[in-house]
Amino acid sequence: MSKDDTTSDTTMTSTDSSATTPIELVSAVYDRLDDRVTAARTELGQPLTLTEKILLNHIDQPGAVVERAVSYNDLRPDRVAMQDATAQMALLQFMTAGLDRVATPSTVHCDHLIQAKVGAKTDLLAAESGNKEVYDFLESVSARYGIGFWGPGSGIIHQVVLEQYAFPGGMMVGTDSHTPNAGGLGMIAIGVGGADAVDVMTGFPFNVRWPRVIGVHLTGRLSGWSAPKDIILKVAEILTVKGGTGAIVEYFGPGTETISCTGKATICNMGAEIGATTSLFPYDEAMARYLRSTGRDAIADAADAVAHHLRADDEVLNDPDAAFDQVIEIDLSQLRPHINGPQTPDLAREVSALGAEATANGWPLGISSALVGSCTNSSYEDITRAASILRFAADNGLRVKTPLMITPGSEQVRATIERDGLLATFEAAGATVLANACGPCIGQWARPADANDHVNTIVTSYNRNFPKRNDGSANTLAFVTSPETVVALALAGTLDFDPITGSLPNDAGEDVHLPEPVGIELPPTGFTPGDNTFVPAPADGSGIDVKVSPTSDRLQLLEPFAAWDGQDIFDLPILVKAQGKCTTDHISMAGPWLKYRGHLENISGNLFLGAVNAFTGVAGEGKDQLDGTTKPYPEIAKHYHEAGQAWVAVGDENWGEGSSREHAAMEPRFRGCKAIIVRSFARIHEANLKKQGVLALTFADPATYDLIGEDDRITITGLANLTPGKPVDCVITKPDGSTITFQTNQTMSDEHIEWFRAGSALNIIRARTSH
Ligand code: MIC
Ligand code: SF4
Repeated sequence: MSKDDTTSDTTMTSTDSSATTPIELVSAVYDRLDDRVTAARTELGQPLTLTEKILLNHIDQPGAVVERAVSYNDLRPDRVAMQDATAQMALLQFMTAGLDRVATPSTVHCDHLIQAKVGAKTDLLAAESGNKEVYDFLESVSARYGIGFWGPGSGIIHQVVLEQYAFPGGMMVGTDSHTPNAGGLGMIAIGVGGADAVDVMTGFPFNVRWPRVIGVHLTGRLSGWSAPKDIILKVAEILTVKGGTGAIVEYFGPGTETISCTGKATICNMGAEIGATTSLFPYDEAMARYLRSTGRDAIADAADAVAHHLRADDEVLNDPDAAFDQVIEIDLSQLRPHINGPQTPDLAREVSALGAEATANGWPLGISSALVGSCTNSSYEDITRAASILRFAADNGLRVKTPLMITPGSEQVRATIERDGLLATFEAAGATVLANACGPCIGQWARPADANDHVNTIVTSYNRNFPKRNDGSANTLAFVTSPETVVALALAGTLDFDPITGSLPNDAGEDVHLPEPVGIELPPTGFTPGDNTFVPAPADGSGIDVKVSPTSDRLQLLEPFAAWDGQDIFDLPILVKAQGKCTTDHISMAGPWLKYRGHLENISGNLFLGAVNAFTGVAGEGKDQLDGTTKPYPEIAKHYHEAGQAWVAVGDENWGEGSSREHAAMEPRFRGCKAIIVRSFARIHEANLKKQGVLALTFADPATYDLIGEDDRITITGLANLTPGKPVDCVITKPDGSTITFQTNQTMSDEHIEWFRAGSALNIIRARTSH
């Protein structure tokens, strides 16, 4: 990691904290595009995908060797965005670097901490008072360090970024896994943990393994009930939850031009569900229309002028098999409406097939709640399509049979759909309008107990559907589909309804067939901004005092983690051997725990509460090896920590799938975890572990997982000789003293090894900025 003074000085001048990306920043990116792309084409001796053009235009050292899935490279993103649940830990880390101002334009968005209970106004007021300490901290820390602050009610981070900050050919990082939403506007937008964001905010480059590139070739045109959501639901089926790991998914082909910008954003957003580093569409007229409609004519003009660089080279388009690591073909004209779930976003089928499948599996057919919106699907187009069905229903004596809720993605969308009478259509159908926030998408949903004290089905246009994701209850089975299909299913009240062929009885007892949804891409009279909750940072924030009370239970200043002591690590107990899926939600639950996201010690009270103990099949508890009793995992971890007993965790495939929350890496680190040994990792979580100085190891032979017993101990050797690409030797010691030696792999670069030695990546930044 090298701090490039020249680059950070130039970016310093553009670290404005305004409500939109200034054209000067965009022009600076476009000005170097031609030279960089031309040089890279010659150096690499091959035509370039759009992914490569954008990455090479943001590489820290032009001319550096890049090799897909092999090299680690330093990049210089144009922006950073952070949501309130992850910003707290990111900014607590940033504060320890001792800088005066962020080196890259950054914003904070208050969206995750608002609980959905009654409806927008009441819920927002409750959040403002309930989270006052955290909002005050975020607002003052933003003002202090030159960060733009979007207060509660302004909207969900990814929708606000799309409307204000994303631009074609740009690059950003965001402390949220759905940051790739901005790929709908042709930006490489990568979800990261807070420590990665701290690198960029402190003027260090962002280091990432050069991605593989998966091409998705779209032909034909969507029609009828099929929506952009169906494209990503189909891609999720094809690639599964881990098929995108280490890859950027680049869409290409004539079908891309038939999809609106916000539709493209939906597709890129849910690319997080297949583990992709990000997803991306080429620049086209739909993006230009969206830019102009959201008041960014100057950016549209600038993008038009370099449009030939904002798509893959012709040679790539003519011979995609040679250019991409994998090519997926989707004919949009053949694509039928899909619905995925429950419990995993890649369990796909056409809507028409769900009734029979649900019956066969014993999933309740009756739908207990139907939810439209979220950062994924709350565009003007989405809402108009869904509203067109509701209007028809109202005119034809049909009523929703399922409680319906709608979450606008931003204040701008909310105010616009209110002005255009669309919210009224939803309200007339009995829908509850929730705050412009994450709400039920992240377990912030206070449902009455009788809604989920039994197995129940919900349908949503959100993106994630792990057990407990929406309302904290494993009884709730969530199915993910497009907003218009959610509305159709709400009218039917059952999963056993195909809007294309089925009909519904109306008030007069007649059978009514729903028409195809009709949407409007962009508001004909333009967007209206609604209430302004944006606070730009002052030009000089150095006089602002950022307060963190030592007695707070929600915020806690961070202590640096200890450096490695230079020794191998012997006889570590296994705190948890997790069976099956172990997502970041299993490691560090959201919902009620969101309130401790700024307090490492308190949030560690949720460590592994969702992890299923492979020895007992019970979630959240295991055997304390120090006293032999069975306890919740967080209590065992605390006991080990206080006793100075280091430990390991063991798991299966795609460990840490899902969210970017670095708490899932910091909590184990804080409690004394030395290594996580699993069959495979999800990208962001693996990066977060490395950043915090935890060894992220994978079994060289996946069968070793099965050899590990509850009372075994694990020794990790050869740490003084950690070398990129070289396996790490480990030993299992059985209770009878017998041993089994096994190998693990790691993906550490020299820099990652430095982080491990220093105790964390942040310790290195601190050392470099402390003079
Ligand atoms: C999510 O969708 O899971 C979240 C909540 O937005 C997370 C971030 C978090 O845990 O705070 C994400 O996707 O990264
Ligand atoms: Fe919020 Fe859900 Fe979007 Fe995550 S996926 S940012 S929780 S709305």
